[in-house]
Amino acid sequence: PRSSSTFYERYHSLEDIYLWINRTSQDNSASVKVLLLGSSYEKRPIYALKLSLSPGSDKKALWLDCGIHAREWISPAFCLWFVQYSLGFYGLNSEITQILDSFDVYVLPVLNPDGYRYTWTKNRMWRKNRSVSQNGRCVGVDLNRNFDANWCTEGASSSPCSEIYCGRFPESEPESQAVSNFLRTQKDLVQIYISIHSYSQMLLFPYSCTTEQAPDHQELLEMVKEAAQRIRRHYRNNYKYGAGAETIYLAPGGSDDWAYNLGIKYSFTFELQDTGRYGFLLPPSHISKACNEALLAVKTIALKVLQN
Ligand code: ING
Ligand code: ZN
Repeated sequence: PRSSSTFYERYHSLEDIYLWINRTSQDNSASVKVLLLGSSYEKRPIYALKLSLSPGSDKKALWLDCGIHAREWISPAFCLWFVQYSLGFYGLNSEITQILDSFDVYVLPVLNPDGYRYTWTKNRMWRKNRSVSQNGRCVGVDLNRNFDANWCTEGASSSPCSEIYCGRFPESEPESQAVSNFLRTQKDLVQIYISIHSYSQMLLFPYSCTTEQAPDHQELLEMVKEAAQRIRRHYRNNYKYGAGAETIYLAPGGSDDWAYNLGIKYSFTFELQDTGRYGFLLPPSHISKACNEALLAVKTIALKVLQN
């Protein structure tokens, strides 16, 4: 392209992201493994990358997923950014080095491949996956209402045509199953769960599925507060922070609440840029700042966990 933007400062089609996954693992075969976690409703593969930069088996782990919601394009862009930064700055930046010396990092770039592809080909504003409802009249389950956390109570909908349709039962969708099955097998090692969404600039933690406070509310609040403060100082941008239900809205069936209840105490959902000017249509020229902000939040949280 004529512009000077790099690969990571552009959005990429699903096909290009699959190629990127392949190339990244081949070019970094000692430190990056590709895991096939499952396949989507339309039978596309759901891959995660496992970054193991330092020696040691069965290290504790950090999980990062992107692209639960199809139209939130900055989210997969961040997962790619994060992998590139980790591989490029290990041994150069002390914070990422410390993190990668202590954790294996799982990165799932596109949790909802069918929906993501659909936003590139048919409808840029699609949110859900692409599974066809029982009566065949509507398409899509909101994957972030499909996890087993106060499933389908207030804040979700049981009608298949709704944007926040919870599905027929918890984990009815192959995409949410792929994530929960994997995390169930890895829960003793995974200490940090982070799910990336947009937009609204918020750093959220459980619960979103109830207005009750999580047992670890104070500790999680301190972590996102520090992350938001660092973003404000470094990038002069404001992120709200707090428990999901009180900061954004009541939303049962979300992945971070489910992961928290599974026993992953440090469980978060980040809402990246912006606050609504462009919304889901964040211009590519904003990718680098949005990703650097989110990267700083991930670092802050992971380093805090290491201090404990
Ligand atoms: N926001 C999230 C959503 O699924 C959320 C908010 C966070 C819900 C955590 C549940 C748990 O509605 C966006 N933008 O998708
Ligand atoms: Zn979302």
